[in-house]
Amino acid sequence: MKRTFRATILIATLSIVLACASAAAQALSIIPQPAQIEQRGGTLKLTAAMSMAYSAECARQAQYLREAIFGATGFYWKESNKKNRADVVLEIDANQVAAAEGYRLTVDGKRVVITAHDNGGLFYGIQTFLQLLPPAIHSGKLQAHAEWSVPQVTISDAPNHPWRGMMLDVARYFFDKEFVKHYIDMMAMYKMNKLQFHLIDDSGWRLEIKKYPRLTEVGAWAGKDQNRLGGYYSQEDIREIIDYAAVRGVEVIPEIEFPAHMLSAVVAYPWLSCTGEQHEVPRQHFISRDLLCVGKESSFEFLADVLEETVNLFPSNYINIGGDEAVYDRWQECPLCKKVMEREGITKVSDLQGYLTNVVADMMKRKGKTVVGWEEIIMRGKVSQQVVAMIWHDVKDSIQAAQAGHKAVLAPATNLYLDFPESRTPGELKAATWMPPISLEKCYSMPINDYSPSSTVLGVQGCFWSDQFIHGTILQELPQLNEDRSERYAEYLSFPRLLAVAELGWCSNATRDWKSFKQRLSSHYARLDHKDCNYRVPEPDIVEMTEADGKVRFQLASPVDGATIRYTTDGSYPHSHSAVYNAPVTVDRKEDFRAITEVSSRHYSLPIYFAPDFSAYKQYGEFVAEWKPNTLASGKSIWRFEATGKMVGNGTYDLTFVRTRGTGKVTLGKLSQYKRSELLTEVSMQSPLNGENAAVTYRIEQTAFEAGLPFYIEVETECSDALDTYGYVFVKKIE
Ligand code: TNX
Repeated sequence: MKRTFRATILIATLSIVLACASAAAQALSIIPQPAQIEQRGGTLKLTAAMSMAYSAECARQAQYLREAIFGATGFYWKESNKKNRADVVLEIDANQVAAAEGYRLTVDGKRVVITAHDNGGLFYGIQTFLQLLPPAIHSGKLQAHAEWSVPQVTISDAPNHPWRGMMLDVARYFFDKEFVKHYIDMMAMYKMNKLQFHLIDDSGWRLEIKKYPRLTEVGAWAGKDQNRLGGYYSQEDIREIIDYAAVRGVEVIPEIEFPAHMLSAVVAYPWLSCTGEQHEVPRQHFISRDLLCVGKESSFEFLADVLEETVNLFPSNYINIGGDEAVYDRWQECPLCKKVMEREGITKVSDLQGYLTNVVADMMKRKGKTVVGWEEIIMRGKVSQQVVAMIWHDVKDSIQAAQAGHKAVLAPATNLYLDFPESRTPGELKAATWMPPISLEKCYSMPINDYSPSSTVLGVQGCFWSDQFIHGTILQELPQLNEDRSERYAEYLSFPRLLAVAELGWCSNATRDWKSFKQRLSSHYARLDHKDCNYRVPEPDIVEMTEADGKVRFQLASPVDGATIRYTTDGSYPHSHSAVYNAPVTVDRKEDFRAITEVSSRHYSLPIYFAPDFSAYKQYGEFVAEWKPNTLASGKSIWRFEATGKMVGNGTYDLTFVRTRGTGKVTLGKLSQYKRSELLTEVSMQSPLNGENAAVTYRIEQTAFEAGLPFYIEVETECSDALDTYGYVFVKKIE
């Protein structure tokens, strides 16, 4: 009897322990999600007296860990030469951990052991260890009275893809060395390992090249004298950045763009282009038509010299040669380029780019480097060396890479371009508009190509372009972003989506789980705060919205651990004294309910927003613009509206104007489409738009789409009463 009783107690206790263990196991919020976690229950308390054992090859990572721990805890862990007795052991052992960049982290009641395949794996084991500690561990500042306990776990982990990258565009906007290091640090925290350093573009040359000093003396600056904007990295700066990245397992891959996107070089040395015309470094985004001339020997000498200095500086095995978005008019017209075409038996002018890629890829092969470039480099004729194509349009194109014997990295603009805003919510920061916004979920749910063998697809890469806030000119003033605005703004756009890209690259398709990611993410905002890294605060989650008896009831949850939800029910913008949400709220009209996630009085989200419902007009496609009283003028006039991001890519589009209400009579006339100020198409028409839901459709052939540029529509209108007419414009892609 007694025994049974005891056994029951034992089982009961055991199951409580297990239940606690599994509850605690769920509470582990590591990003990216490790491959395997075994949690035993119980913790290990860190103390100042702990010692560390490590071999010489681990010394830099050991010092990294020592400093990471010291900052917040004040514990300075001395080195011990007795591996068996040390409290923290760091070791590299490829026999125990087989996968590249893999590690095993074991925390038991006595000690912490990180065994890794290589230095990268060791660094990742350390990152996982830090994520097991409270967020304040990342602050680097002494936290008085804090306790530092780590759950007892064994975590075995390795990445699924060798390429987990970010591209940082420092050419359009010059981010200084400190920001670049910070960006690298944040990438490394989330186990990303490749930085594509976009050093060259039309609007700036950012890399010191000793043999061509004018590249940075002239090409790095827009404007004159004290008012000039720009900057560059000296070779010394570059070495510092590379060294900083190396400890963190980040390979810095320089990108030297050609034949297009290099006007800054042409400004410095006009003989690089076909025409030799003198230009200026632009202050606004545009893609230069002036390509590097392939007909002149001097162009190849220039490339050889610049690339030689570059690869001597960067230890990476890769060199990125850009290669995107060339328009070949200049080559077409250039007698010297034509000669090369004849000599090489090239019939299509665009294949000259393939010729150029081959010359450079051979040159780089002799230096032991593999060429990487935007997808265009494998789509302009056959490239004989194996190269890596950065697929930015359609992930299916990696099939083409596979068939041609190349490798691919997936960087689809639709999901991984972090220069796009997350939402269309009014008040959202201005950002790239040439495509629809990319929500965190859309970024996380990127289609991974499973058509090509995994040996072709090396991994994924997020891209942070800066052309939409070139020189900070269109940056908005937002209260929470009032200082260092462009850097804070870049962080706002990059985070938290960068964490989604990191997990995409690290995890297998099978382990990728949006709900789990979102849950884990909720505790990472505090980590970002401690890292002094800005981020976009997500709006409150609507857990449930029920409509009954003409009222709407909202149940909300905060997507950020520890944040407060504040709300109003009269349609006004919530602020730091608005009501605090702690139970479901019922309102008369859902539009009157506004709620924000407040992390602090200076850092909060946009209010939740209900996009207008256009489902009744589905047949006309996507919403583009709307007219209300006074949008049109009475009498004859021209209505101009923006259509950027609504007609993405070339093709045939139907643009439909639908009258929704009002007594004002409207007649539509000729419609013109503009790319910035360049007239692209005109469609003639003379059509009244009267009667219930009357609609007029214009068919537009778009042949000159260009990523990153604004598009406008102008339409002639004649209106009897501009104060009483309402309608919408929609667009639909036909083919
Ligand atoms: C397209 S994507 C570009 C960049 C722009 C970007 C803007 C690619 C390879 N080229 O030059 O910065 O769009 O989002």
